[in-house]
Amino acid sequence: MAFSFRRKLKEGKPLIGTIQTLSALEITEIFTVAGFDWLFIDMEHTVLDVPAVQRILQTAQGRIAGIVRVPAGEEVWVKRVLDAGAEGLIFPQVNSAGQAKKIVQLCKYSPEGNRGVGISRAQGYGMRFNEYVETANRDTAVIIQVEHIEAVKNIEAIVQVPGIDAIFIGPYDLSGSMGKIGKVADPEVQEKIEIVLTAGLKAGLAVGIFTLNPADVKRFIEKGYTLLTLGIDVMFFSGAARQALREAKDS
Ligand code: 3PY
Ligand code: MG
Repeated sequence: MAFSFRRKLKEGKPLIGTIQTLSALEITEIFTVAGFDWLFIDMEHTVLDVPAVQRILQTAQGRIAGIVRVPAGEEVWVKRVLDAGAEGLIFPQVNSAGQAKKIVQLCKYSPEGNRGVGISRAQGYGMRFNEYVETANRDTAVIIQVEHIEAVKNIEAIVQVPGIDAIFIGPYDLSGSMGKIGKVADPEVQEKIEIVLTAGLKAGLAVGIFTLNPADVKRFIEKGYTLLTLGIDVMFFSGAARQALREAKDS
């Protein structure tokens, strides 16, 4: 990896990405041409499987950073998706420092961790094995999601876990865990989000957040967020389709 996504994260310049949930590789290309900095490939809430994710990563390679949200912080996902060539992983629902430590261990080769050693696409099918294992710990981004009220309670310990590169706030799940599902603008939900942002920045981590609203992005950057995620493929499409039909019927 010439200049890895992890290094860009560490530089602290805002990176604006978007979410791919469908397997069509044209979607990867559309987001690339549109100019997004990174691609949030979602395995948590979609039917995307490892082969589909590998195809997306192949299409993205060298054009847009391919970062995958795995369904859970479990070894079976980490090994397969990193070996498929993901430049970083996003872990949903990380609620404690212990969970975060386990995730870092799974993502780092020894001696920093205990990532399984395989020969697959990431290792150039064996031809770039040495180069990959020597640089993977340095170049692979480990991003954990803080998206539950338990995680907010434990945030001071979570941000101290070595090896985490970014905290990504999930406003929707956080609102759900507070009995306010979908009410992401609720003042109490916003107050918890601020607590996480402040703790993350204080610990020197990149902090990210998801929004559907383009107008939020500038405001988030001004607050110190550097890992932005704007929109989801299906909602760009469904929103435009519905709007076009409405306009056609109203004209
Ligand atoms: C959430 O809002 O819960 C998310 O995970 C957004 O990515
Ligand atoms: Mg979530």
